[in-house]
Amino acid sequence: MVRTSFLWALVAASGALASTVDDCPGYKASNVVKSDSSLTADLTLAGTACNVYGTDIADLKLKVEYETDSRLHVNIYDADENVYQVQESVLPRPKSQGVPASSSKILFSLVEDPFSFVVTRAASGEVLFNTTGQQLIFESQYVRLRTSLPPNPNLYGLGEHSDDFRFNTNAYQRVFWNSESPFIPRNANLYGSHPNYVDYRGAAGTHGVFLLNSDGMNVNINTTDSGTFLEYNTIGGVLDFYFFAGPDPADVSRQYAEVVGAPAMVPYWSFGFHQCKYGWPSVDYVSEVVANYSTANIPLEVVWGDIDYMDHRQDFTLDPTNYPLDKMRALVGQLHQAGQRYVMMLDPGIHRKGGYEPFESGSQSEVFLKAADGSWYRGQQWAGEVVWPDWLHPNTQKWWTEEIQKFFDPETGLDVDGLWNDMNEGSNFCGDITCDPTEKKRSISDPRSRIRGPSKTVFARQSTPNGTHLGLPDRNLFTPAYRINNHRGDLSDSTIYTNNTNHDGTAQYDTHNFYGSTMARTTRSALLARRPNTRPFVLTRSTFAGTGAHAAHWFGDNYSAWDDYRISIKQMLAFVAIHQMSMVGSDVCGFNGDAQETMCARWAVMAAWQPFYRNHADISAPSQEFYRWESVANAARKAIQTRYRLLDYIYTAIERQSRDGSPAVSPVWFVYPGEEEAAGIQTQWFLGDALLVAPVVEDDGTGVDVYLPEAVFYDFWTGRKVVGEGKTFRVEVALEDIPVYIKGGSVVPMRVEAANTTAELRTKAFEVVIAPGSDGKAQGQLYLDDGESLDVGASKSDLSFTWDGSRLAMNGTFGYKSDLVLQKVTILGGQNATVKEGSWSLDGPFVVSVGQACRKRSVRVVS
Ligand SMILES: *[C@@H]1O[C@H](CO)[C@@H](O)[C@H](O)[C@H]1NC(C)=O
Ligand SMILES: *[C@@H]1O[C@H](CO)[C@@H](O)[C@H](O)[C@H]1NC(C)=O
Ligand SMILES: *[C@@H]1O[C@H](CO)[C@@H](O)[C@H](O)[C@H]1NC(C)=O
Ligand SMILES: *[C@@H]1O[C@H](CO)[C@@H](O)[C@H](O)[C@H]1NC(C)=O
Ligand SMILES: *[C@@H]1O[C@H](CO)[C@@H](O)[C@H](O)[C@H]1NC(C)=O
Ligand SMILES: *[C@@H]1O[C@H](CO)[C@@H](O)[C@H](O)[C@H]1NC(C)=O
Ligand SMILES: *[C@@H]1O[C@H](CO)[C@@H](O)[C@H](O)[C@H]1NC(C)=O
Ligand SMILES: *[C@@H]1O[C@H](CO)[C@@H](O)[C@H](O)[C@H]1NC(C)=O
Ligand SMILES: CC(=O)N[C@H]1CO[C@H](CO)[C@@H](O)[C@@H]1O
Repeated sequence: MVRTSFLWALVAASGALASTVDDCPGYKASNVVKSDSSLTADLTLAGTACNVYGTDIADLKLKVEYETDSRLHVNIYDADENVYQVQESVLPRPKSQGVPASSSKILFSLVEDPFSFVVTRAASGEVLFNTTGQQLIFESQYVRLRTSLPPNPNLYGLGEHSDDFRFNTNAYQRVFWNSESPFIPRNANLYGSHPNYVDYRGAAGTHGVFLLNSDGMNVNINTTDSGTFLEYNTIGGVLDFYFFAGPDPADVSRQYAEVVGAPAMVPYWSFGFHQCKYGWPSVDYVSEVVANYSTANIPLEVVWGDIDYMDHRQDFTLDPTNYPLDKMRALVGQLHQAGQRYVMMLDPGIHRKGGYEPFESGSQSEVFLKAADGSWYRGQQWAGEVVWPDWLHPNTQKWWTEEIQKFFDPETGLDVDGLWNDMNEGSNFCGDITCDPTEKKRSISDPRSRIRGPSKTVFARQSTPNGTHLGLPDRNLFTPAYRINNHRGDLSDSTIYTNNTNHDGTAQYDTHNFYGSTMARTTRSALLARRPNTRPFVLTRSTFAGTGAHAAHWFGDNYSAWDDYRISIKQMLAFVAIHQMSMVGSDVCGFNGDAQETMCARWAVMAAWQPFYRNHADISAPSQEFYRWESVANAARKAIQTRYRLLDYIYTAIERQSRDGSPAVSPVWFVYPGEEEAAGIQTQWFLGDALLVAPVVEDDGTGVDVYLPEAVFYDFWTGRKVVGEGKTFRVEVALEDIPVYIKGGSVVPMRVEAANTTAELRTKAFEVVIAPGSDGKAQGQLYLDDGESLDVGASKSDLSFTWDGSRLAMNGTFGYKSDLVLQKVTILGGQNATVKEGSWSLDGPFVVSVGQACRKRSVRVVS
């Protein structure tokens, strides 16, 4: 008897508790109010709360707006507006233009009971997003929404990851939780969060979906008997969706840029070749690296300082023995003299040490995150025990700017050209919440002295008024019941503890994913305060939606392996074309591990066709500067020369993206949206509109299977015409080479010769290569400015070249005054290319007639 009743009690208890997501009642819409351009409704829990991973929120609101003819905004949030919403200061939202539904390219339709919604393409009725069939769950620590998808969808984005560019749609999961991720693990969350995806449906059009939510999240994509779906599972925040109509892939990119911002324009010099290494032992050694590049006759534009330069790994200090100030100033001076640049690292963790000025001044300004008792919240980073800037505190910008201005003062300090933010996921060597931050972790020992604490005002989370979007009170901020598959473990493992409150009252639990992005933005503003009209250059490891408007990004601590070489292509495609971060690249030749000669040569060549081009390695990795092997040196020399000759072409593409979001790097299907065969191509890309790059991608490969769409192309190196057939063909490729094809219909501007620095390059004359399309015509662009001003005002030239079959017309705007000329015109096609030489000023329009008088040459475009 006793036994029976015990069992019964157990069953009763579990029966009361064991709700599953299937028991959740969903919501019912009421009070639907429609206008021409908007819809609002109340959503009410449609039954008994299931409370599976928190408390069901009974009352929600739905707000739908046709913001432009191509952008639909759908927000589902709690009626009290207590649930966290991403601050406007972090991601300013664009204004709605309030267009009537009748002129929108995509339409919203509401299903009232049970609540769901469908987004369709107006012209065709194609269903783009359909949440019918699975109940919405909106709880205090769990929000779920699912859309069904057509079979075998082509989905991209949801960065940052190291997986296929086009997702596997069987049991695939993307996790959003910014984490230090050595070796860029596969199928895992990495350093950044970009919760937007692009859905490519060939001739039926392409659209985009952005969930503006910074909370931890699992996005599940799976195919079952009832079809394919994509399901959002977040541990907080609201369902703030933007839908982008496309219909061309590049339209989606531009429409997304209208919401998160187009990438910041970067300086001309940043397209030069960069060299870095963690573990360069001294400033003398760095000078040797510079000299050895010069001896090897490999143009080196930018030298980087990793944490080696710091005294005991502390920001804003120099190792007095190995990197003393006088020698460092001399190095930077010499680099500048030679037209080269210097960039240095700053980590977010500030050493908690009495007498250490950045800590003392930061304490005084109260800029650090505070623990529950009002003391500084502490963790472990390179310097040892550290405190963490609260980038949302109103004093932080001023403090950070002053530290940067002091340390990087051109007169007394280090006159850097850019800054590098590492470890800014909030990477914490304190592995979990039992860690004692005063214990020694990976740091070098350092003297500890008396520490002045913060003022005793205890900063605890107040109960905040409704409507402030600060986050619900009384949540489990460490181990919410719904678990995201963070590869580091729990939310707070190896990062800033998620129960910390930011100055504005929000919790790290909700804002963790943009900690790094706000650091990068603060660094950018500091550089701007230092040099108000100079384009800042900031490289950041951690990113969030919209970070491109402030900073460049490298793909983190990869490995010196062919797989990582290939991954760098997929990551570039996703960041540039899908996430609006144009200035990106990998650590060339790999960060961790031993770079093999052949792989490093191939990587040196391949990465010269990516936007950000930097060789970097770990302290434990053998040296891999390009001059270390003859074959790599030869390959790099040729690659850099070609890159520099094309630098203005690249600059033009990057400038265009910074203007309107048109991607500077595109997957093949962006350029040929009709060709669905190209949907899975992730080893070739268009750099700008005209150049299709197809590197060797097999391990130690000697050739590559190139896919060319059905169109006219020209071999970039020989000028020979190649007619694409919508299939692949094999090309053998020498170690120093890389197949590149000019798309028919393009005019490609180049410098007539390369140079050792980009400053010198800027004095060289131009040539254009005309690659006629099947109609015999071609066109292209060239953008010119001073290469460094933030606001160039009217001092810029937008040149366009038009080839009609016999005449090259140049026209445009001519605000940038220079003595640059066009010196050579090469027309491809026919048996041999035609070349006309002359001197045409780029300060005004001109026409070049290219008749029979011109020399016919068997031309090599570039050799
Ligand atoms: C949305 O999905 C549901 C469930 O699969 C389906 O019954 C419905 O027809 C779909 N709506 C549209 C407009 O296709
Ligand atoms: C995906 O769907 C398959 C087929 O229904 C199922 O066996 C599998 O468990 C699902 N995987 C995930 C991660 O949901
Ligand atoms: C520079 O080159 C010299 C001569 O080859 C070599 O001895 C030295 O180790 C190199 N130093 C570095 C830092 O590459
Ligand atoms: C966060 O949690 C830790 C561990 O339980 C605790 O010591 C600390 O006081 C909490 N911090 C805040 C700000 O509540
Ligand atoms: C917020 O509104 C709810 C009811 O809508 C009320 O119960 C609660 O007390 C309010 N909270 C505050 C802090 O005003
Ligand atoms: C770079 O400098 C070297 C040595 O001064 C010179 O030989 C070489 O021609 C220069 N390269 C270019 C591309 O200007
Ligand atoms: C250049 O463009 C302007 C403005 O469109 C036009 O007025 C002018 O005629 C053009 N010049 C040439 C040489 O085509
Ligand atoms: C093309 O160039 C080759 C090699 O220079 C030359 O022999 C041939 O006559 C040229 N053909 C034409 C049509 O100009
Ligand atoms: C964690 C992880 O995925 N590491 C990978 C890094 O790259 C090497 C070489 O490609 C792989 O073997 C590792 O699995």
